[in-house]
Order: sequence, then C-alpha cells, then structure tokens
Amino acid sequence: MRMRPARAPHAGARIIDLHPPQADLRAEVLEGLRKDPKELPPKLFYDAEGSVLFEEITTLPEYYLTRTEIGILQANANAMLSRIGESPTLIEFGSGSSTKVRILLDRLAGPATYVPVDISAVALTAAAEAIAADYHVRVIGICADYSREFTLPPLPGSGRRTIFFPGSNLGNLNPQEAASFFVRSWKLLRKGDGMLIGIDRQKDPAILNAAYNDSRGITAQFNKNILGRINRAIGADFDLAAFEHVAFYNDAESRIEMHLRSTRQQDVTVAGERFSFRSGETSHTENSYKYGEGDLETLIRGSGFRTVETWSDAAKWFSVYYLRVY
Ligand code: AVJ
Repeated sequence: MRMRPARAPHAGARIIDLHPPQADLRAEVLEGLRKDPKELPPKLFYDAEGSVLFEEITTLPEYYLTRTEIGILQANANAMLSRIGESPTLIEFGSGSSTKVRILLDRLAGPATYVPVDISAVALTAAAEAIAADYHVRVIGICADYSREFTLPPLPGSGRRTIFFPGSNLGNLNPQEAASFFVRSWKLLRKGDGMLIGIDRQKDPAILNAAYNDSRGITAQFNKNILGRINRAIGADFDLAAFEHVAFYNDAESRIEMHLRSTRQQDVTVAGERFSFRSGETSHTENSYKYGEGDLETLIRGSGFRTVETWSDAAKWFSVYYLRVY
C-alpha cells in the first residue's frame, strides 16, 4: 500500500500566469529563412499535430530515449528521492503532460510541493489539475518560458527545491546555450538545492542514426510538419512532398542534426515573402546534443552545480543526474 501523507489533500491546483512573451512566429521563421544556410527553430515542431507525432516517436522501437529514461527513473526513484530530501519542492521545466514526475510522486511519503512550469497555459492547467487530483501534493503551476530568465513567486514549503528536467531536452541547446540554462536555473535555487536532469549519451552512431531515422517514417513526418505548421500559421505554400527528412550524427559536434532537403529547385512564398530553394539545399531544423562522460561536468562546474549521483541503464545509453548547488 502506498504511504499517504498525514495532512488533508489539497483542493485543486493553483495556476500563476507569468505571461511569457509570445514568440513572434512570423518574424522568427522569416529571420531563419533569410539565413544562409536556412534555419527553422525546433520549438516550431510542437503544434497540436507535431505534439501528437512526438508522442508517437517516444513509442518507436528505434527511439530508445523515453523508455530508457523511464526505466532508469522507475529503478532508482527511491535513491533519487533520498537525494531530493524531505518535504521537497519539485519544479519541473517544460512539464507538458506531467507524466514522468508521477514515477517520483508515486513513491513520495510526506508533504511535497509540485511546481510544473510550462509555456502552454492549456497544457499546464490540465496537467496540474490531474496531478492535484491524483496525489496528496500541493500543486502550483507556473505559466512561463523556461528558455528565458523568469522569477518564481514565493513558494510555500520548507524543504529543498529540485528542478526536474527529464527527456534530454537539454540536447536542443548548443554548449553556450546549455551553460546559460544552468546559470538561469541556479538563480532559482539556493545552496543545497538540486536538479534532476535526464541526459542522452554518446554511443554507437548507428544507434543514434536509427533513432532519428525510424523505419515507419514518423520522425520524417515530425520534421516535415514544421513546414505544414508554417503553411497553416503564417500563410505559406510549402509543398511537403518536395522536401525530404535528413538526420545524421555529426561526430565532430557530438550531435544529431535534422534538416529538410529540397528535392528540386523551387520558390516558396512565406508570409508574402519569396524564398528560393536550390535542388538539394538543406534547411537546419534541430540539433540534439549527446553527452560523453565528463562533458556535462565541465558545463555545470562553471555554473555553480556539482554532480552528486548519476543513474544509467546497463548499456549506458541514457543517464539521469542529480546535481546540487554548492
Ligand atoms: C525532445 C529534444 C529530446 O532530441 O531526441 C525526437 C526531439 N527530434 N526526434 C530529441 C526529437 C527528433 C527530442 N527532444
């Protein structure tokens, strides 16, 4: 039987809207397409259709990341919770549907505060209400963009804060952006507080290449959906059939790169502006950095964290780190 905290359950979730500045989609797309080589930011993947495609990716046999991380969380949740400490405040960045945190909450005994942070007020509210209904924890949802600096409102609870950042979402950031992510995070914490973060590791490139070139072509659809989204959201006439998915491991940069390759010379009108694509020209849509042992250490040491403990699967394909502010 699961241990229940002694105090009464909290009624519902409180939502605090910090009114994150809405991205100017049109300006960002045009800016990226004016570059040479052309670029489109990976956050554009996640409209309603793209989010469904990403959920499907997480179930693909080749996409080992999600199931491996969930396995690590399940196998080591108690050890993680003892690092996190008594009466914790768990602050999740990009909480989405708040699925993975349930693995921790399932094993929590005693009071706790869960603070999901997400840019989508709709997703945040639904997930926060669901957690408040299912667990005896205080839930304070914060609508904010964790990719920029923001300040937390005063939070109740006397225990340590832990930022929970699963999914290897750090992988989308280049080393400089990753370093500033840790500095921003550090500013939300105090000495002795921590961070529990999921990190995808360097491995046989064949495994990495397969994970981003799945046999059912779902990743290809996910990548091309960025063009469909631009068509729908800002008015453009991209022909999705005239672009192909490209994903490969760039060994020198330790990252998977995703691109969209124009299969012919073509002109596309985007928000009234005309862009030419050469036959074979690629537009860069995503980086997904893979970390070797020691890489993360170098990154975090400069920003006030130390690694306290790491947990991995047997093959060392994925790791969860508990870092502490010192
Ligand atoms: C959500 C950024 C962790 O990089 O593996 C999955 C996104 N892109 N397949 C990743 C993604 C292509 C994913 N992250």
